[in-house]
Amino acid sequence: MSDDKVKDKGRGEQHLDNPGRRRFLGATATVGALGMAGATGAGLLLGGNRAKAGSSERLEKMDVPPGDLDEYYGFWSGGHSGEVRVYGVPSMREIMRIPVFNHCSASGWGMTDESKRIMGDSYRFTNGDAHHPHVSYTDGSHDGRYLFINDKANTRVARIRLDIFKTDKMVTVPNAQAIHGLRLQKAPRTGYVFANAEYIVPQPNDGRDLDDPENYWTLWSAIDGETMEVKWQVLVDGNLDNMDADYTGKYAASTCYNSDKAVTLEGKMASERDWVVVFNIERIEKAVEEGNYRTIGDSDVPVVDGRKGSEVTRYVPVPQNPHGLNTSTDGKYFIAAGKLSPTVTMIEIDKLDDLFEGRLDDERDVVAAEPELGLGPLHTTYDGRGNAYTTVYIDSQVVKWNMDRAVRHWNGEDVDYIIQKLDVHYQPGHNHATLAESKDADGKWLFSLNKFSKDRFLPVGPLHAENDQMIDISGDEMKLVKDTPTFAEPHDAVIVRRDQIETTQIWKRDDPYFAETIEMAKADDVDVERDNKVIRDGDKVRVYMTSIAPNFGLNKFTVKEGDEVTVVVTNMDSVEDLSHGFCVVDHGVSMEVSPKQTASITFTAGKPGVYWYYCNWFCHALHMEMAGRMLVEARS
Ligand code: RUQ
Ligand code: CUA
Repeated sequence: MSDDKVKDKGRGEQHLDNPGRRRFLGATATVGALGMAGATGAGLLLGGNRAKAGSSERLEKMDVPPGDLDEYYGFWSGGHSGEVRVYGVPSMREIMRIPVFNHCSASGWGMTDESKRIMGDSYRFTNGDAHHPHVSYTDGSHDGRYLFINDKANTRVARIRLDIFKTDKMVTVPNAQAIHGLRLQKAPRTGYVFANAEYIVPQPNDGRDLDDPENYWTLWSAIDGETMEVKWQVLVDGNLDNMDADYTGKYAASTCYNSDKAVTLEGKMASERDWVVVFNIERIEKAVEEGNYRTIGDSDVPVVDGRKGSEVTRYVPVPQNPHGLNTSTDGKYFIAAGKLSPTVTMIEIDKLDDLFEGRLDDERDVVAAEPELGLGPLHTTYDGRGNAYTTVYIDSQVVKWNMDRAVRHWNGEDVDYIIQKLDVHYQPGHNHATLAESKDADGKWLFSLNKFSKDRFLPVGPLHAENDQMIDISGDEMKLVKDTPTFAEPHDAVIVRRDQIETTQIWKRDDPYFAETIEMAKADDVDVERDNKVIRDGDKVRVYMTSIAPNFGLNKFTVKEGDEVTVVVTNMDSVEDLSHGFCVVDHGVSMEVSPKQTASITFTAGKPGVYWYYCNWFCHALHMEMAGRMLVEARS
C-alpha cells in the first residue's frame, strides 16, 4: 500500500483491480495509519469537514412528537461502563439503563441480595466491559425473550429478561479469559449462546507454563440460553475475536488473529494471513456425546479439541488481523472484516458442508469474494435488500456496497459494487441497522458507533463523548440525520421492533426474581405482603416491612451495633409507575422497590445512634415524608 493510497483514502473511488489480486496492507503502513487515526488523526483525516444534517423532510422522519412512542427498541451496550442502555428508535431518547456488570446506585444492583445471588461471587467486581448485546431468536427472528451480553473485563456472560428489563442470570466462563465475541444460535431457537474468549492462557491457568506462550490456548464456549450453564468448550488456535452464527443452527464462525501465538503487538501482526474459524455444531455435540473430550483443571465442562486439523473446525485463511464477523441477513455469507486489510471476506455458507466433507481442494474455495472497501474495515450490517454497510475505521466512513455485485466483480465481471461512501464523525467501530441481526432486516435506520467525537459537541474537558450517528438508509442514498453523544463506550447495539418485546409493568408476586427472598420470609413465618416484623437470629436481624405510598410498614426498628441487618421491603402499591426505594443514611444502602416487588438488602449496622431510612424514588406528594428511623443500640 503506497503513501498515496493512504492519503487519498479511497474516498468515493472504485477499486477495479484484477479480482484475483489480493491486496493487503503491509504491517508498517498499517500501524502508522492506525496510530495516526487513533492519536491525532480525527482532525487530520477530517479537518474542517463538518457534516450537517439537512432537510426538514429527513428530520421529520425521525421526529417522535411528545406522547408518541418509538417504532423500535435499541439496546446499546455500555462498554466499560458495564451496563446496557435502552433507546427508543428513531427518537434516540434514552428510556432505561439496565445495570449488568456494573453496580447501580439508583436500583441497588450489586447491593441487593437478589442481584448478589444473580452475580454470584463476581458481585465483588464493580466493573465490567460489555460489548455485544443480542436478542434471542426463534427461526431467525427476534422473539423478545432475552438479551444476552458479554463481559470482556471479568470473563462473564449475562442474560437480561426482556419482560422486566432486568439482568436475571450471570455466568463466569471457566478456563477462558476475556469473553469478547458473543452471538446466539438463530435457529431453530436460542438455544446456544456462543462466547469467544479472546486471550490465550495456559490450560489450566494455575501457575504452570507461565511464560511459555507455546502452551497458551483459548476456547470457544457454548452456554445453554435457558439454564445459562456452560455446556461445552472448544480448544482453538489463535486469539478469537468476533463471531456470528448462521440461520440454520448448523455453523458458527469466528475471526481469529494471532495465528502465531505472539504476546507482543509486533508479533500479533507478523503473519500475512490469519483465519476465520468455522465451527460445526453437530460434530461438536457428537464429540461430546461420544466422550471425545477432556476437562481442564477444576472445571467439569467438556472441552473438545478444535485446533487446526480437527474434525469439528475448519480454518479458512483470510488477510491478517480480521475483526468483525457478521452473517448476511439472507443467510448466505459470513462476512469477515479485514481491519488491517482494506477488504472484507465473504464466506459462502452453502459451501461449508463441502468444506467439512473434504470435497474442496482448498479452504479458500469457500470464499465467494473479497471486495475492497477502504482502510480499516471493522463491522458490517445489512438492509435486507442485498446491500451491506461496512464501517471503515481509518477512513472514517460507512461504505454501502452490494453483495451480489461484489461476487460478480470477484468472478471477473466489470461491475461496480460500491454504492456510496459516507463520512462519519469520527472513526467508527460497529455499525448497526434496524433488525439487521435477523432475517427481518428492514433497511430503515443505520447507526454508526463512532469512537471519536472531537468537535461535534460542546467541549467537556479531556475526555470526550462517543458519537453514535443515525443515518437514514431507506432511500437510495445514505443520509446522516443525527449525532447522539454517548458515554463510555457503546461497542455495539441491536435494534428490534417494539412489537417483538412484551413487558410487564407490575411484578407478578410469584416471579422467580425474588422467590428466594420469599422463601427466607416463609422460614421466618412472615407473609411479606402483610407482616411488618423484626426477627432476631443471633447477630443477624431480619426486618420485614411493606411500603404503600407514602408509608413504610415500620416507622422504626432497633438493632445493635455490628449486627448483620437484612431489610426486606415489599411494595404493595399495584399502581403502574409507582416505585418506592429504600435508602439508609450513612450505610451505603439503596434499592428500588417497584410495584408488587419484594426487594432485600443486607448490611452491617454502624455505630450506635439514630439513622433515618427513606424512600428515594419519588412516589407521592408526601414522598419526602416517607421515612423512618433505624435505632442502633450499643452492644453491651
Ligand atoms: S468489537 S469495534 Cu468488541 Cu465488537 Cu469491534
Ligand atoms: Cu415512596 Cu418515595
